[in-house]
Amino acid sequence: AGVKMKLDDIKISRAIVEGYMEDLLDYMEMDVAIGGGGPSGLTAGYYLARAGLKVALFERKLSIGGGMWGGGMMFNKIVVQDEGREILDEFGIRSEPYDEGYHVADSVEATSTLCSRACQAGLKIFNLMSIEDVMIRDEGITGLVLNWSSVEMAGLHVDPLTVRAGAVIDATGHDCEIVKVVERKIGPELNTPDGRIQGERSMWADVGEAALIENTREVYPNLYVAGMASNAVYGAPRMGPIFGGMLVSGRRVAEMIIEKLK
Ligand code: 48F
Repeated sequence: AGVKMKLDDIKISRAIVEGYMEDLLDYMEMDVAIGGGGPSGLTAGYYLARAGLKVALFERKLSIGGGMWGGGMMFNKIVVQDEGREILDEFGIRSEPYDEGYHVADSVEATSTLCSRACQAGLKIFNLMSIEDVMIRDEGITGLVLNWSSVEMAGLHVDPLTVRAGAVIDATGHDCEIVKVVERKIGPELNTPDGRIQGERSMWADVGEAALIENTREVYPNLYVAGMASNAVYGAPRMGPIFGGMLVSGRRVAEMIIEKLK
């Protein structure tokens, strides 16, 4: 039959601008702000939103998913252990058993489903935004300082804007960018052995995955680390394309924050 409706270009533009501005104004204040839309940030966002908290995720890139799309070395499969499979099941992501305790999933199905289910659970995602700083007050971290990624990429001299949050999660992966800003601005005050970022160690899946859950912690008042950022901050190995720990870390950080904000 085709589309018969007569269209007004300006109405389309208005719909986009009004809808976006409504969301942005709504999320000037929230319960939890997540930095980074990789597997750990998306999983955290899903469980927090499902618990009824107001939560937004800010992602620098156009695409959500971080390091999960490409599997290992662009072979787009991911591997998880039994604990990770439980979370894949919760999201409805299909997986195949490989050997005892190993499960393989399609990375495109896994990433897109995490994103979709998190949004539908109530997580608000803002992409194309970079976290360049945090707000620090006596009680700890109270919010994020944001700018358009395109401003950052072009090196334009444009000031950022701020949003307030009851808790912040650094899920920015290997670079632990939010914790890095805090260390740079306030010195060795982090909840680590010497107050500083300990730095990520070389690849060792077994040790890295085990350490990750322990390293999913509140690293500074109201600032939590999840996913690869946790191991980077607390000095544990990277673990490559095994993703169970990322999912479990995301759920763990959500549980910690739900408990605290309750
Ligand atoms: O790196 P990423 O996927 O983090 P993750 O959830 O998962 C790690 C795994 O993908 C993999 C691994 C598995 O063993 O080691 O690396 O810990 O996703 C981090 C996201 O954060 C975004 C970045 O673009 C990516 O999508 N990000 C980083 N810095 C910023 C940011 C920033 N300053 N502002 C906004 N987003």
